[in-house]
Parts: sequence; C-alpha cells; structure tokens
Amino acid sequence: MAALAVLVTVFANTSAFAQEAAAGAAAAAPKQIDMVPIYKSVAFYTMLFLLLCLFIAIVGKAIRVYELTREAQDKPDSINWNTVNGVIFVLFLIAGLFGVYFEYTVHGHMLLPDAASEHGKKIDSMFNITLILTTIVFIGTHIALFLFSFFYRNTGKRKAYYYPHNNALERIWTIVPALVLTVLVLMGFLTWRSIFYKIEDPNNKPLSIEITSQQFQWTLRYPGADGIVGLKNYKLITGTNGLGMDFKDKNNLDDQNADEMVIPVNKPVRLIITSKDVVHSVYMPHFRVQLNSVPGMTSYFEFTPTITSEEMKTKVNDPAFQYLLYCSKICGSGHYNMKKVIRVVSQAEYEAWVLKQPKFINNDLRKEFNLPLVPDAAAPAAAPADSTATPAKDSSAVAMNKPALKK
Ligand SMILES: [Cu+2]
Repeated sequence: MAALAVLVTVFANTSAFAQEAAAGAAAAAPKQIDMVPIYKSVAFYTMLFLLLCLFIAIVGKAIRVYELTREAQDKPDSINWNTVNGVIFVLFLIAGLFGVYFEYTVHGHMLLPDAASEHGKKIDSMFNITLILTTIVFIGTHIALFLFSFFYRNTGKRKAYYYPHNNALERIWTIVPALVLTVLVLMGFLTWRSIFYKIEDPNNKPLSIEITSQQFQWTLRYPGADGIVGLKNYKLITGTNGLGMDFKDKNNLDDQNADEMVIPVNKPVRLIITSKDVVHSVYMPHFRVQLNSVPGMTSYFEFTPTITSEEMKTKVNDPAFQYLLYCSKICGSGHYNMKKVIRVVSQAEYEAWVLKQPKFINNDLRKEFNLPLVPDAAAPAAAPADSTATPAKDSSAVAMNKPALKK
C-alpha cells in the first residue's frame, strides 16, 4: 500500500509539472523546467515492479481464500494446478518459438553483410552450419520438453511408469552429440589453420601493412617501394619518432604513414600488428578479421579483400557506407572512439593513392640518426621544428613530413 501511495504521488507530481508547462506555454513565456520524463527514471520502474509484486500477491491470496473456502465446505478442488502449469508450458513454448522466428526474420537482417574477404566466406559458412544445427536441436528438444510436460501432466487417471535407466538411450545421447561436436571443432581447427598458416605464393606476395595501437589511436605504416616494413625498437621512441623506427635500417627510409587504410581488392594484405601500451584488438568485422595487438609481441593476420568499398555501397544500398577498423578490447576511456576508415579500391587506384602518402623520415630524424640531410627539405623542415619541443604525437611527425614530400 505504501508503494501504491508513493506511485500515486509520483504521478500526481508529473501532472502538476505538465499543467505548469502548459500554462507557461500559453503565456508565451516558456519557463525552463528541468525535468526528466517519468518513464526514464529509476524510481518509476522500481515502483512499477513493486506494484506488480503487490498485484500478484493479492491475486494469490484471493485464490488461496477461495480454495480454503471450498475445502471447508467439503467441495472438490476447483483449480487443477497440473493443468494450469501444463497450459502455461504450452504457452511458453509458443512464445519461445515465436521468439526464434522473430530473431531470424527481424533481427536476422541486422547481421553483418556478406563477408568481404576470401577467408571470411569460410568463417561464415562454419557459423551458418553451427547455427542451423543448433537451431534444429534447440527447436526439437524444446518442443519435446514442453509438450511432454503438457500431455503427460498428472490428471489422476495415470500412474507414473518407473523407468530408471536405459543403456542404449544413454549411448545414443552421448555418442551422437560427441560426434557432431567433434566434426564442428575439427572444422573450426582446419579453417583456423587455413587462415593462419598460408603457404606463400611467390607470384602473389601480400602487401605488408603495419598497424600499431596506442591509447587511443592506430598508426599505419606502409612499406614503401621496397615492400618491406623497416625495423623498430621501443627504445628509439621519441617525440619525433613515435613508432621507434630504426632509421639505420634502410628499409625504413621509404616507409609511409597514412590516415586511412587503403588496400587493393583481390590482393592479399598482411597486417603486422603491434601495440605501444596496453592490449588492444584489431577488429575489421566486414573482413572477419580480429586479432589482439599485444605490447612486446608482433602478430600477423593475412586476408584478401574481395569487395571494393564502392561495390559494397551498392550491395548494402547505403551511399555513406564505409568499412571500419575498430578496437575490440576495452583499453581505456577513449576505447569507443578508436577506429580507422578502410577503403578497398582497384589496384590502379591504390597505386595512385600510395604515391601521395608522406614518408616518416624527415630532416629532424636524419639528424637524430646522423644521416645525410636532404637539402631541398631542409628549409621547410626548419619551420615546424618548434613542435619537437612538445611531446609530439605520430600525427605531428607526419605533418612535418609533408613539406619534405613536396619536392
Ligand atoms: Cu584500444
């Protein structure tokens, strides 16, 4: 009753607010009333829950009183609880099956579109096989479970049959699921192996792209003309050398930085995954790519994109569609915003794009590593030199590279 009283008060207050607001609007001087809609407050739902409990308790008591009265008058039981429970079981089954139908038809459309990578198709087919098998078993067992409870409820006319054990049945329901699960696990194992242990085709060498995670951004490193991503060492990390690239290694001299990941379609891409601080995770859902980036350890993931960004726009009927790379490991407060745009383009488009990307090396770094300076770049590089005083992020290192590239 107390709960009810509070609830009434809460409602009364809202309507008072509503009247006040209406009056304010009528006077053409809108008053600022700072109020949260009632259905958004925790108190509202707490009250609603208490009210429901109260309602159930009252109905329960009423039924009990009714039953006791009949018992006192020596009349037979009025409510057959076995039938009530049996019927509830059937209703639950119908609601549950409708839920399955709803998930497949309504939420089913919210799944990711077709895999946009070669190995992604294998993962998808494995996912579908598991889903189909488990759905069949789920529906079958649940129909049996609930219908048996309904049809064989106690009606008073039947006695339960004592049936403690059957070895044949035990064998069937142990061996069949074991075999099915073994096939599924083996399939997963073989698929996983085919993704991670590829035999390299010398005629179709993958494009290596290094991706380094840090709170809260990704840094991309393209290998440049030599196709090799140079060595790096965390001890070399400075304000100007955000990745700790070792410029004594000449493979680093042509390495390029990029804001977005642009990759050619139908060409294998090999991600070299490293981290500067904590564990992050490279997650590219459309390509079915996901792998942790772990500090102190280099991981690799090779995949071949098969659908260009433009093709995907028409496929999903969304002109604003973009492939995205996310961090899928809760890595700190900015985790939610740690993403990169991926563009899958034709080989020609990729080649044109990659030429325009800035190199990491600049004269500040050349000085640091005692390398001969490039005269043309010396003048423009001197201008933003101030920014080296502040601990520069990777992006500022890139900004300094840009003038050098103009030559
Ligand atoms: Cu992260």
